[in-house]
Formats: sequence, structure tokens, C-alpha cells
Amino acid sequence: MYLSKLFIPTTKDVPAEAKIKSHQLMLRTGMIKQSSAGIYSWLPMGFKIMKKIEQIVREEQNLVGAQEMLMPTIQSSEIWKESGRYEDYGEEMLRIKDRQGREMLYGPTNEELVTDIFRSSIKSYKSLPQILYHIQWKFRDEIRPRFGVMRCREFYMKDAYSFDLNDDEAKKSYNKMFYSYIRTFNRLGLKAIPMAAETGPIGGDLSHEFIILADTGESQIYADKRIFEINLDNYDYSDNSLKKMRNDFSLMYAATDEKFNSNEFEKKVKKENQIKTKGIEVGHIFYFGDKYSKPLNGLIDTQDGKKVAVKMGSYGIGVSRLVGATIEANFNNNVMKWPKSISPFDVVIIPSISKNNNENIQKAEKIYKDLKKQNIDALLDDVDENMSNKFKKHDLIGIPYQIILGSKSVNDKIEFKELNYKSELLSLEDIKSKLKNK
Ligand code: 5CA
Repeated sequence: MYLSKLFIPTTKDVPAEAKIKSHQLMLRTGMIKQSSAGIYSWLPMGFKIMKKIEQIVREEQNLVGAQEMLMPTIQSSEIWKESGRYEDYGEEMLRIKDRQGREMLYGPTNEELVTDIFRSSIKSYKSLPQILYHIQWKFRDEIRPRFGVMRCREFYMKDAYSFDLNDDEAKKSYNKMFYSYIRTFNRLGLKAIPMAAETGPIGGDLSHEFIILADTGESQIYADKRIFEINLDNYDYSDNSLKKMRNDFSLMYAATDEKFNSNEFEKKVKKENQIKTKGIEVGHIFYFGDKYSKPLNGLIDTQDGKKVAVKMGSYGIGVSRLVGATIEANFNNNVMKWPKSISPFDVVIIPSISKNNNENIQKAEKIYKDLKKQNIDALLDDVDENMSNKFKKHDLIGIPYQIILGSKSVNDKIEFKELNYKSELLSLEDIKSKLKNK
């Protein structure tokens, strides 16, 4: 892609209500545009990043045996009346009437709908366990939408639902998701801490929030920093290994202010290991047993001929929030550097352009074509402006690697730079293999 052709409406001015760096950066680099309070259009750059995050989330869900499906955004109020949450959900639920006067709603979450799908198709213990998920827009009429994509009204979420025969089996599904979440956030270049959490309107008595550290987070957190030393390579997908993993995590103190106990924290965690900071919730998992399957009659036949309510959990990841959260975790000293796994482009080619010399731009085009052949997704900055402005702009766009065609690149040595590091002179072959090995 040539930068001059890319729809990326960068702006210097940021509206005053953009208070945190991710919101400011997303507006300045044209990733999103607000259409009304807490509702955004995703422009090409922002959309591309969100889709890459979505794909990593999907791959990790598939690896633990979750099956992807797609449920609608608009739901009927009937099933919510059956579960009792139609009234409980209150004003956060956007309620709509269709032309027949039927009460509909824009789904804030899908426990009811997925239970309805389950109860009408699965009847026997033989078909269990099942984990179903979708990645779909949600709407919650938040009283104070703020911080850009971090707390909006319309947001993109991965929500998975597990169905098991009994508590023991259900915990195995819970552990699988727990593991999948840590792996997912690692692949996104984020260090997420799982924390025992309150269950709120979803319900149940077992729940973990996954929180990444950031000064701008909404949750106050307290943790033992040795939690970051737990190495996922020590576990595999077997039930016993995942049980051990959950246990190893639970031995490390980690709590949000809702569950924080100062005495316990001081007793369990040495001063030098204490983390006291703010964090952003990027995922939340729940085990609630038969809270929905009982009122909705999600029954299954057991091996000895009884009928029992299926045991369920639900598991959410804020896919659109993760775009903002990744910025909060990685934008420092006015330089944004996207993790390679979700960067909008693999590399940007920045030629110095002048009216009486088109040698650099020709060289840039040649390199661009060459990279393209190797499936390396490059952005070519063909915009006619001086190099210092270009560098400032690319510090914000945040593509982690740059090929710079200016005075330093002579003959077949090319200036190659990784953001936040010094540049080096390399052959094109070396650059290609660096980019391919990333
Ligand atoms: N049904 C459960 C699990 S599927 C559920 O809805 N959980 S949740 O309410 O915690 O939401 C899951 C994730 O969605 C959160 O961890 C957060 O990352 C994201 N999220 C929730 N509300 C918003 C919001 N208003 N704006 C952006 N992301 C949000």
C-alpha cells in the first residue's frame, strides 16, 4: 500500500474529551471516528489492527476446542424474561420494538440466546462437553461512555460458552479457557494478570478478570510480580496440567480493589515483589453452573437416565477494547510501537523525496515490489514532505520496522531501523530474512 492512497485521515488536533493516550492516538492517526457518544466507525488502519487481534483470539479459541458460530446482534426479549434478566439488566440494555410491537433488544451478552440454541439441540450427556463462541458486536448503554474504544456503548467482543455435565467437568472447561486467555494475551504482546473477581450481572461464584498493567486503567490492582515468571511452556492442554497451571497462578497474590485485603497482601508478598498500580480489564471469565440452564430448561439426560440442568460458564474478551489497551501498554515518549503480531504493516519504506532527484522513490518502489513477492506487507511513504516530519508521523503510526532511503543508504546497503533502537546498514536480503523471521 502507498501511503498517499491509504485512507488515513491524520489530524494534529485532538478534541478535549480525549483524555487518555490511546484515545488521542487513535483519533490522531485516523484509526476511528466517533459517530455518536460511545459509538465509533473503524477506519481502515484501526480496522486492520482489530481484525488481526480477532484472528489471534480465534486461533487460540480453536486450539482449546471451542467452535466458532455467529449469533445475531438483535435478540427477542422472550428468553431474557425466562431467565429473569430482562428487568434486572436495567437501563444498560437497549430495548427496541419491531413493527409488530414485539419487544426486541440489542444483545449486551449472549447467555440466554446460546442456552436457547443448546436446549433445542443437545439432549444427551454423550454430546458433552461443548464450547461455542462467536465474535460479535455488543451494545451496552453505558451511563458514561469514555476513553474512546475502552468504554464504549457499541463494542466488539469474543464471547464463549461452555456446557458440561457436572461441576468437575465444567472446571476443566474453565481451566482450558483460562490457559487460552493467557496464551492469547501473550501473543498480543501483553502481560495479563488473572485475578479473582466479582461476578456482577453475569452471576456465579467463580470468576477471573484478566488485567493488563497501565496507569490509565480503571481498576486499582495489587499483585505479586513473580506471577509474570509463570512460564506457559511448562503446561500442556491436558486436564491435569491445566489444573496445575490454575493452581500455580492462584498461589500468587493478585486482586483488584474489590477483593483486596491489605493485611493478606502485606503478609503474603514481600515489599520488593509488590505491584500496586492501575490496570485495564481485557477479558473476564465466569462459571455460574445452572444459573441460566435451570430457568431456561437446558436439560440433559445423564448416563443413569436422570435429567439435569447443564453446567455453564461464559468467557469474554474485549476485542475492540484490546486495540486501545495495546496502545496504553506500548505508547511511550511519543513513540507508538505495535507488537509485530498485530502491526498494521510489517514494515514501512521511507524514501527521502526531492523534486530534482527521484532515485530514492524508484529504489523504494523496487524494494516494495520485492517485499510484496515475499508476502511481506509493506507501506511505502510516497508523501512529499521532509524526513523529520515523516519520522514524527511514523512514530505515531507505530509500524515497528522502517527501511529508510536517505543519505545513509548507498549502493546495496540499506538503512533499516526497528523503532526505539538505533538503525543499521543491511543488504536487502538480510532485511527480508529479518522481517520473515519476526
Ligand atoms: N458474558 C460475559 C462473558 S462472555 C461478559 O459479558 N463479560 S464482561 O461483561 O466482563 O465483558 C467481557 C469483556 O468485554 C470485558 O472484559 C471487556 O474487555 C469488554 N467490555 C465490556 N464492556 C465494555 C465496554 N463498554 N466497552 C468496551 N469493552 C467492553
